[in-house]
Amino acid sequence: MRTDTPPPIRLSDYRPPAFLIEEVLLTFDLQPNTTRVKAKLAVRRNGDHSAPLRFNGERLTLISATIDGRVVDEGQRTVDAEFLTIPGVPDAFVLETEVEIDPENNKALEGLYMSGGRFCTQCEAEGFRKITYWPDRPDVLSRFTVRIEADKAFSRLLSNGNLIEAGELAGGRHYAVWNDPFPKPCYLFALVAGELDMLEDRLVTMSGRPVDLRIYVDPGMAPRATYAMDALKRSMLWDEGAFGREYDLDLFMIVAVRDFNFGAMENKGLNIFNSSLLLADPATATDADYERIESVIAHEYFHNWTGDRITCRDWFQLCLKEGLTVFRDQAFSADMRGEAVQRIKDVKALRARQFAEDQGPQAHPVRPSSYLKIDNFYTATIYEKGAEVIRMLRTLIGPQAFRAGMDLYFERWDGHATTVEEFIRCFAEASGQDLTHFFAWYEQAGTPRVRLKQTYDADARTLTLELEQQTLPTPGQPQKRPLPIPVTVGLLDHDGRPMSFQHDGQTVEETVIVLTQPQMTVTLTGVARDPAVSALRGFSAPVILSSDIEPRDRYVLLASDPDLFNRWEAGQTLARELILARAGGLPDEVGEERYAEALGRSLADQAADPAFKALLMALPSEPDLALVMKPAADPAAIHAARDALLTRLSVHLEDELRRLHMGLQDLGEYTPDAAGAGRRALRNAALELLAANPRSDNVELASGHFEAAINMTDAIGGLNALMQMGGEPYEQALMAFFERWKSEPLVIDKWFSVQARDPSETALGRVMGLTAHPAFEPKNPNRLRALVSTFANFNPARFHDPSGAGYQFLADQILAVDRFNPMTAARLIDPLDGWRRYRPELGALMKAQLERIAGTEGLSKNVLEKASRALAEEG
Ligand code: B3K
Ligand code: ZN
Repeated sequence: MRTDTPPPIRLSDYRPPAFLIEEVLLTFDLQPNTTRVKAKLAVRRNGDHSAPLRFNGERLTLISATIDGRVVDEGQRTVDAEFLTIPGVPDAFVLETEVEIDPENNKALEGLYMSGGRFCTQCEAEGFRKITYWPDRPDVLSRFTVRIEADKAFSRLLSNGNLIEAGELAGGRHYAVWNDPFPKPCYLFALVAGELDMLEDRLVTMSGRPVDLRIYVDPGMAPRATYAMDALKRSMLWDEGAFGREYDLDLFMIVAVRDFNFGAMENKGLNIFNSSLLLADPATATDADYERIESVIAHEYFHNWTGDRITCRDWFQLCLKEGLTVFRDQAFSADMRGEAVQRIKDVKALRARQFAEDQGPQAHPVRPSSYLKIDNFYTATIYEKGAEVIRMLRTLIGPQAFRAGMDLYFERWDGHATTVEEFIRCFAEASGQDLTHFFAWYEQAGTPRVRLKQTYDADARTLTLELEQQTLPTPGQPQKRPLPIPVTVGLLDHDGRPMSFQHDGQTVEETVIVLTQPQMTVTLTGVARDPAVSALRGFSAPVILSSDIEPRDRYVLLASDPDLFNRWEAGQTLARELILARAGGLPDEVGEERYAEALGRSLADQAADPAFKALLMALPSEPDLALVMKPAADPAAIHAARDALLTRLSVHLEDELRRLHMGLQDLGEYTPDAAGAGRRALRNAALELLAANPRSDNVELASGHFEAAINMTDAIGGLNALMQMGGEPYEQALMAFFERWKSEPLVIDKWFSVQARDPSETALGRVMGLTAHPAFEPKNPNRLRALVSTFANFNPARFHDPSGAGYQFLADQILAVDRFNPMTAARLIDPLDGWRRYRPELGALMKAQLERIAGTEGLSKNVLEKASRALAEEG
């Protein structure tokens, strides 16, 4: 492995900035290859009078620099690959610089770059230093004025804040000047220039202020922005109601671009979105796309307060804005789409991504203490576990104190860059509780394991719950502390009726036990009968729960738990145990039949929400099973066992599945709301389960479904089912789909993804072949991920080919992409992280590819950090 790993950045080394910039005027003269950026900064020293000026700047060609109008010549400054340094500067002065950059050849998609012939920017976390010289850190807040000059072919010229001037220039050029009255860190700066269509609307805020809402998209695409606009208005109103937060500028703009490294970006007043998370109509977007759009629109909008008005002191505090904003967008989605269904989906995502991260070499706390490239820390731990921690905080202090704490946070920190400590301090003050122990959730990595043992005493009518917690060591943290873990508990009798009991002197049907010690015993009294215990309701803490609950009791929960999360969870646990038993060579055929029957009863329940039933029907995924299979994950055995259970369910439930498929056909017009989406989800889930039995009538059913589809949800549902069964009908459908949609990039992404998920023997060859397809564009992150990332993450049966060819394919792709887009390349490594959890012969092949990556010359810091962490010794 390479040894020249650069030193990490550490939280403990934080120092306030040496210089502050109160105001800035940026002037952009936009040209695809030779853009000139002039920056005029009002700089003020902040402390140490001897410190030289040292501003970040990368890939910039410095043309000139002056201080208070006097030229700083080459002898008075140093420019290297990362900094501009000028010693001996006064305490307050005006620095003017001019640099040249090349947006067209910027394929890292960071800083100022071009997408689809338009200029756009991405500055978080450290992209602004590729635009101009600047102290590129989030605790330098400045008021920005931005003048953009460009050829008139770039008809829209946009930046943050309010438009204060616009006009014509000589030579077929024009200009616009924007001013953002809110001081902000440079990572929230944005600029867009190009030909774009606009969808416009207006909203009056709670204090009666009108706000213009504008969404800019590729020409001809404005009708596909209507759902995003609708979601934006709902988000704005929701934040007023739920958190008392009102929008603060007269204008809110969103721009969609096709080439984007991730989902979207919350730049002040000018959000920039990956077009896949903005454009939707029934013909080209699935219900899942609509749902994602709604939640990401909300997330970026909510950042206006949690991120923009109050930002992070340093990047170690990333969860301060991200975990909190995910918490807020999850609450919004729960209100829009139903609490239980939303919770199940959020927990599924948490387990699939964050639990995997926590059990591998990249495990890190919600607030890490060191990094090499901050880009690598936009992780499920920071985002999703960060949101879970806040959810627990609300459970522990109660909703009223929680809201009071949020109000205090907004009041105290508005206009500032702050820390997680200060955030938690607001809740400690609002609730009067000591939250010192709670803070460990931010500092300790790893998923706690909680063990629950129950003993019922019929004479005393008591139920004793013995709880135990343990967190296994993670890299750099061999010793773990106990955490405060809220465990929500309810009891059911054996007919599925909720039982009341006494806890803490109150008669209740549900209570929260807070496990603060390594072990704890709690006695519930007044328990009339031996109950089925429903623990960790609503997934009240991000832990792995195991208990001595009997399968019989799990069936009671599956049928009747009033907590729908735990009803779903009971089904998942039963299915997981059955699949793992089969994968381990000891199939429980009686148990499988019993499970099929119970599932059948749940599906026949007319009162249940279709969206919930669709979730109930899905078995735990192969990657989720790999995470819990002991002593080592065997992807081939998991695939075969899961398939066998699916086939059994398919045969057993055939009549019910066909009934569902027939009965749920959309008759009216497509509506993307939760009710419509739930019905389609259930119908497509029924079809998918039928496809586990590739009989000719099921193939016909899937072909008919695909051909009759009048929306993308059903088209993809049909194509997926055909893919499961393979053969000529699938090949025909693939071809027809490509022909029909070849001019729609977002739909062609789906075409690649379906093939990447194909578990059949020939799929790896097909996936490799697709990298030579004319429609494969590795420089476009959406297309790259649609094929490569989907394959490596969601097709374990083929990715873990015993030859190691799947791993080699991934490594080839990572190394190729790293040459131009390190951020995206680094994200592709994740599927190799778990190499220690797999069967030794597979693990060795995975490790060999990681070593190959880490040993490559000229690797980016991003990929180097991920590969080195993946290979580092345990402990
Ligand atoms: N804040 C951005 C993520 C930026 C990622 C930079 N590598 C989007 C979001 O979380 O809202
Ligand atoms: Zn965010």
